[in-house]
Amino acid sequence: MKRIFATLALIAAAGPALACETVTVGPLEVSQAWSRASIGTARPGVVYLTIRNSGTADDALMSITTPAADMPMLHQTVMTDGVASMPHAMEVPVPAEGQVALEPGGYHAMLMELTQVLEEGETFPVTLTFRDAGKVTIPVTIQNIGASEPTCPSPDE
Ligand SMILES: [Cu+2]
Repeated sequence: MKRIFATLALIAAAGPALACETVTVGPLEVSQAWSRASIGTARPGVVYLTIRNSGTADDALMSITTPAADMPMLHQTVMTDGVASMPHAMEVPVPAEGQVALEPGGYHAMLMELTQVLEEGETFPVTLTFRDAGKVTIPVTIQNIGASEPTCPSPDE
């Protein structure tokens, strides 16, 4: 019970976050951050988002942190002989003048040990640490438990 109150206090302290926000750090732009609603906290959650690099140097996403999970990890879905596995990704490359998406079936962030139920329609912050550009925090929109793509439009649209 103590833990539930602590989590609620944390959410209240963070204040309302805008869904579908686009944030920038150095030459990097992060957008379309989304997750799926969870049933309880026993199973891991996910975070997907798009990173664009308008710079002329490669960068890489090294790690993520969030108050929503005690052990967030970067994973990559790999198909080997038709069988999917999810090895831990040491980093997610962000190519110069290019982009990378964390998306279903590819790179993704996995939220092990959720500290709160992920409720559809709410948001939670995730802080991304890039090798060169540094840290940036983005609100993640919690979509339906069966969602397969972001409801937030691409910043170009
Ligand atoms: Cu995974």
